[in-house]
Amino acid sequence: MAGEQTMKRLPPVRQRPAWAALEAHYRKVSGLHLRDLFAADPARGERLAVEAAGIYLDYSKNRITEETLKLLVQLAEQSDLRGRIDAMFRGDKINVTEKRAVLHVALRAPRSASIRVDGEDVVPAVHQVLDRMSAFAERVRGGAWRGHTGKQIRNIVNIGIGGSDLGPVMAYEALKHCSERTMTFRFVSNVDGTDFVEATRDLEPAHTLFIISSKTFTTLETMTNAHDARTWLLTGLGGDMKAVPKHFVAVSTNAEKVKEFGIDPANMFGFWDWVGGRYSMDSAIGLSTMLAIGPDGFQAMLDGFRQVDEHFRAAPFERNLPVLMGLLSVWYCDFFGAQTVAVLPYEQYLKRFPAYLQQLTMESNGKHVTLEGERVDVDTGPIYWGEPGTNGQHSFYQLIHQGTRLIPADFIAFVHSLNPLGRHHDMLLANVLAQTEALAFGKTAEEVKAEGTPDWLVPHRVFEGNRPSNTLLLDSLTPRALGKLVALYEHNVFTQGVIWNIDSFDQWGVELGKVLAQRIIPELESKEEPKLGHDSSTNTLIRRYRKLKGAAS
Ligand code: G6Q
Repeated sequence: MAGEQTMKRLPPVRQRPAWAALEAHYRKVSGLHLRDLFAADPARGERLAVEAAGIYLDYSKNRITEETLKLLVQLAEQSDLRGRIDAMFRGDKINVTEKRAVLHVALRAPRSASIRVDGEDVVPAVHQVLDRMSAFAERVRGGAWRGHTGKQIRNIVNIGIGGSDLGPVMAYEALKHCSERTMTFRFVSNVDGTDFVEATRDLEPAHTLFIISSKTFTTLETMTNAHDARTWLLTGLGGDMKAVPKHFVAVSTNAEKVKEFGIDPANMFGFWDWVGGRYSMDSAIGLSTMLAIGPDGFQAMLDGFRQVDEHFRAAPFERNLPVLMGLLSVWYCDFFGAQTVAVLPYEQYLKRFPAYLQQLTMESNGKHVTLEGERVDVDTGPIYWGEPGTNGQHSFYQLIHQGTRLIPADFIAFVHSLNPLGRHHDMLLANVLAQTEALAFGKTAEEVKAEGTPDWLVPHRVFEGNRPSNTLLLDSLTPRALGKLVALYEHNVFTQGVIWNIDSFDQWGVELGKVLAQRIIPELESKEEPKLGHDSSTNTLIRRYRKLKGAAS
């Protein structure tokens, strides 16, 4: 197994001593109510909080005691979390099924650092690409880079999907307040033609630059949209192929395919196989982000990432933000049977953050076998989901407050609004605090009755409380803060993956559907009635679609 020289073989999760201790401990504490835990310890809210790298994490409203924390930290130690963190930062091939190093942390390493993969220091190459991106971004933003007809670039369209889309979209939305407002940014990902058509319908080709973002440069959706973009551009500019290099740049690891497409390799920004798609928003995949916020803003974002990297690497587990968050997720997922984690940013600019996290968390930890290929003996990968507050309060929060399921929630808030407007921000923050308070403490039947509620209505108005949450408080949503938040969740995911002893960096589960789609496409397109060899459901649906679209005779 690649990487085995540095990674200890771990016993199955349930066989680690701390796991058995946590099971026994769970039986003792699961009935405790947060009301009682707070009543017994008036300083709990100050004590169970950590501040690092400018992030304040209040984790006191979790269903834990000092003993829980001690045992969770022991579990981390018995899972060799320290060794695995070191292995990642050292450039060991910890993505064992793909035999790759996992070095998104190198993307934000300072120039002075040295991180070796197969004997080669990767840091100079990282900075060389960053420098090229910066020079390019300056030229486009400053108007020195012109389109084929000499017009200035006003529109940037990123074409990519999955890891080559979700980060750029999220970062653009998050950092819109410091983006170049005279430019338009669009993102095309879906193979549904609507995505491309809607993204380009009001753009002028002469002013438009496409970034084709694809690590492999073979992805069906991206290449289909890239070809549409080339046709759209050439149609708009009179068909001169010489226009292509002026309006297309690429972010990829596949120079050959980039060239084949007609993009000048000088305008290709590279990255490496040790950057996973969902961990790539701070690589050249972030070119659209840099065009939007400028090289200095991008650098500030990288600094934010780096501060949390350093904290994750050095802080003791009991004061380590991503470690604590990861261990708490394991606690709820495996002991309380919680199936999901809600992420609730109280910052409108973070509206795509939950969608971004869905890929980061679920593509990473949605695995059913260990690094050694054995079935994991506990549940892995909770479902992450969420929406910005306060909107969610008027829809799904009902279930979090009064439903039958336990939904741990991360509330993310900022002290300063980027758009101060009257009393809005105090109202927004009051809602964060009110929600976490209501979730934790609820409202008893006695309290409901005392308000004069008729007996028959009392059960409906009771809030059981004891719903756990974390509150993350940062200063304001700057590029630096965004980098910190993303790194926080990256390392939170890493921590969970180490406990479960799974490969958080492969994604074999996305393959089968892709392969089957390649088989079905010709069956849908063929003029002749195809011979179908699927199950009866798939065969019938194919025939029905063909008939209704008018393909069948
Ligand atoms: C992420 C995945 C996946 C990937 C896309 C796009 O970790 O690997 O989401 O980013 O499938 O791949 P390309 O960048 O190769 O087009």
